Amino acid sequence: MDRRHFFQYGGLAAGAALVARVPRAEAEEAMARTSDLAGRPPARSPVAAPGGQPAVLTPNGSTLAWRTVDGVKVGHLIAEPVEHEFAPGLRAECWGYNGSTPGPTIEAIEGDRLRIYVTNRLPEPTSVHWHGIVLPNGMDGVSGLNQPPIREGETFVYEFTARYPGTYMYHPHFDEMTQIALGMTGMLIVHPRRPRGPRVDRDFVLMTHEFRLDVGARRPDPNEMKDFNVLTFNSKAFPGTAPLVVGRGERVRIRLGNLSPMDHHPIHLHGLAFKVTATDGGYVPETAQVPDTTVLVPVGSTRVIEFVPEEAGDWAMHCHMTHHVMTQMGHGLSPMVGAKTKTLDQRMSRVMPEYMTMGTTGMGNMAEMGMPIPPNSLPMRGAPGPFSYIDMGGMFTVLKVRDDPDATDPGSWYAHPPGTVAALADPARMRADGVTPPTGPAGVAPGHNHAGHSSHE
Ligand SMILES: [Cu+2]
Repeated sequence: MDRRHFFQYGGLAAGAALVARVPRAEAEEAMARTSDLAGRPPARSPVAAPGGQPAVLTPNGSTLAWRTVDGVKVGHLIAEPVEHEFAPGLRAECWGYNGSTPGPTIEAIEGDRLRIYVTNRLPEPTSVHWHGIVLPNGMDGVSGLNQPPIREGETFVYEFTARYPGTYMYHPHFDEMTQIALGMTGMLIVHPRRPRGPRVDRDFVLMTHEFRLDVGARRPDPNEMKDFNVLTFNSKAFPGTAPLVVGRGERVRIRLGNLSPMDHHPIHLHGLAFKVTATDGGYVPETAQVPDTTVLVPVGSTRVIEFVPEEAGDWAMHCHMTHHVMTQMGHGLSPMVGAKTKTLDQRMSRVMPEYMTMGTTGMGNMAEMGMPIPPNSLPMRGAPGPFSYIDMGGMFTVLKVRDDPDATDPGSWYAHPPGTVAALADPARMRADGVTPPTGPAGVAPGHNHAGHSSHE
């Protein structure tokens, strides 16, 4: 380990020292469950696989710790209820693995023999299916078909060889509807023994998911079929999502998974184009890699994208379904844009002086009005940004491209060079460019008297 790596992972060593002070059995249990990075993954991944391949980073998450016994990698997943925070101010009792939703990312190398114990601490049976992995039929985890269910309190053991490199997932295959809806998902990464394609500098894992959590409810509703109101990356809704900090000119890989109950997610990145290099079915040949800026990640699939950002900045990364960048209170409202409510407002003010009709000019400003909201709920969306309120929520995060990514505080905003930010137009410049904004009411352009276009007066 060189000096640079020593300092980078000093935080890890300190964490290990803390663990050593708790009783040995407890410490072993903690280590077996998850390599906890105290919620703060290292800025740069340690090398995890041959050929200098970096370890995967799970923003807002962790990686499963292995214990090697006679050449076999031994891990332990504990299926259990977890107290989860989707974003500051929004908590729920979910189900997950090893204290989190999604469960810890499982990371292996092609050819590894894996032995994974699964302890069930749920109030009903469960099982684990290793989605996309080619393995003996009896290890596939479909309860009833491939194995008996893991009953409450029991520990089962799965053992298989990670035969093919790729980006896979794991999830229950007993009462999937309930267990996945409550958060039981995880990613399973198998690095190739020989790197495929250009070496990447950073390698991220993002599981997309969706929950129905009614305002004031303690648990997500597993019976919801359509109207999900908490949309997440790694079970976090913006502004709870940790930004992805990368270097300008670096090669970046993001492994997207989708175990949402019902929705596919078109994931869009701003400021760059990427290529889909792999799915949970294998690698995409280079000649078939189509450049794109949005990748549809269907339910029950993974999509791996790679790119080299050339512009520094804070770039939005989000699901492009507009209702998937909303949270909770944006749902179920009547359409109000353009409604004439003056008379209604006057009448209402007689009985409710504080009454105000909202949404008649759009909903962008409603996010930051600071209205009182019920306990354990989020406003529709949003968080303060460097210029003004960011009226996005749900499945939204920020790709922070920097020249010095390892020295960058993930919470910091990009410092734009002077003259590179859209701003109020200068009247002299507008005159010189021959730009004259229309005056008068919007929607009735002067000089455009189309036949049949009746006046709205
Ligand atoms: Cu979506």
